[in-house]
Amino acid sequence: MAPISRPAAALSGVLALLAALAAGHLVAGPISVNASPYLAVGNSAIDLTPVELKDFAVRTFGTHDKLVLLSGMALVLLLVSALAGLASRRRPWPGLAVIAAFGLVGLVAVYTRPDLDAVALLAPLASLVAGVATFLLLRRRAHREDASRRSFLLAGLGVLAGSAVAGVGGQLLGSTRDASASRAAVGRLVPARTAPAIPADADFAKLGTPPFLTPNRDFYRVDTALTVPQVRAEDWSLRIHGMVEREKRYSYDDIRNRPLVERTITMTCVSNEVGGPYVSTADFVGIELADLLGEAGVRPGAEQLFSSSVDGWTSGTPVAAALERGMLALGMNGEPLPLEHGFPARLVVPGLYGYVSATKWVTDLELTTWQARQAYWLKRGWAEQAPIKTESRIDFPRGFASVPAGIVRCGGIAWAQHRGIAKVEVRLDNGPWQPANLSTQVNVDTWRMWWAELPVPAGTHQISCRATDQSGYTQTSDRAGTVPDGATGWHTVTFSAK
Ligand SMILES: Nc1nc2c(c(=O)[nH]1)N[C@H]1C(S)=C(S)[C@@H](COP(=O)(O)O)O[C@H]1N2
Ligand SMILES: [Mo]
Repeated sequence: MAPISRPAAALSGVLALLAALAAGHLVAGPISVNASPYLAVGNSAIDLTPVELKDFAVRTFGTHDKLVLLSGMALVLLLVSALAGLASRRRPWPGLAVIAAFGLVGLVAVYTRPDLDAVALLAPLASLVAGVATFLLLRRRAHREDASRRSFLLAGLGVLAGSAVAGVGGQLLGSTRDASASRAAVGRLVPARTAPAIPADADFAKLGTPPFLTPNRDFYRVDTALTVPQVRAEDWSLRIHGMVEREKRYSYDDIRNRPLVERTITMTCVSNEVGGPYVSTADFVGIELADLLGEAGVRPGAEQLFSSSVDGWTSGTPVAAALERGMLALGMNGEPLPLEHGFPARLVVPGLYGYVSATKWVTDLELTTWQARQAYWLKRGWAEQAPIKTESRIDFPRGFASVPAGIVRCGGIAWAQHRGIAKVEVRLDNGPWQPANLSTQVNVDTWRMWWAELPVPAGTHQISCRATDQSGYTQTSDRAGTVPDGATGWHTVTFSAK
């Protein structure tokens, strides 16, 4: 038989891929979006990515890191499929081998996801069947002698249309399990004890610092979930077990019907570089972890509060910190937690970086030792103990800004959660350090804003800042990267005065 034309060969590879992904997405719909082979492979890729690369991705692409990953995967898949099609102009085996290999990767990815059951394997199986069937069908059409091109194009359009319907169908089926309706039904979470009102002079937003409370939509987001876990409040429960006197299980109503407390807390991500954006502040509403853990009765020898999310992500918090100041939060800035910030419930422990304290979509708390369990980022080289480091950031002038020479106003934020900020100093170039004006302290677990004025002659200059916390520690000038326990160094901004 004559070989298939090149365009038809490449197209049959690409269309088989589309049909496979769409069929998998459709079957995943009623099971879990995460069973969709494309997303399962993406999630596995995230978990397998070496720590330096992932840290680089978070730092470089920020919240877009996931989009970058998915687009990169799409590009590779398209390329390999087209090449596989081209390699199969005479015989189908090279293409079938590639489809089988992709199918296997999908099956393994779904099988190994911690949040999926065996029934989820139906999705990659559907992909495999659809991929093979489409590939063989299109090849047969391409081989037909009579009106070959027309017949092939019609079949191709059919596959395209079918894939679109299946893809959208899977999306619709999946969205019926969306948790937004459940979140809307929660209504207002009214704290019995509200946080003290934020004084007007707690920020210098008019000068260019962030507002004291970060609106929920602007609150930084960092997690390993490609799709936001959808957990309905009515389906949620929290189990407490391990080194406790009695195992406990709580429903959402069990928690929300208790007297709730509200606390203003600044959260920080360990992946925040000096000068970076992963620091935000909110009023969190929930209950003290000490109350919950007290009911379970923590046994002596328990060192680690090992918390798990529905999506399999885990975190290890020192028991002492969890007992002293940990919170199980249901609400944030007057609303139930947004889905992407952990609805229905998350942990917040002021003073510790998020990866050792802030489990979103939390469903399981195990009291254990450091020896017995290793949390997600610990296994990947990050530190076991990760208190937030004393830091400060310049928000204005912006880097490479051009300002009039003379008195230049600079300002920004500083944080040293659980110790509190005592002082922020700034300097021009290598000049003497000068104290900045500080905003009113809200509490030691939140950031503080600062501003200062410096006489600046015309030319290119640098402004640096450094904070001192209430324990007396001043930020070191030693530059350290984010791995394994948070960046250090002074934030410096270069600008020009004319
Ligand atoms: N389930 C889950 N919880 C998680 C994470 C995650 O990847 N999965 N990331 C943690 C990290 S590294 C940080 S810094 C905070 C960020 O919380 P936010 O996205 O609400 O700001 O959540 C923590 N909780
Ligand atoms: Mo983080």
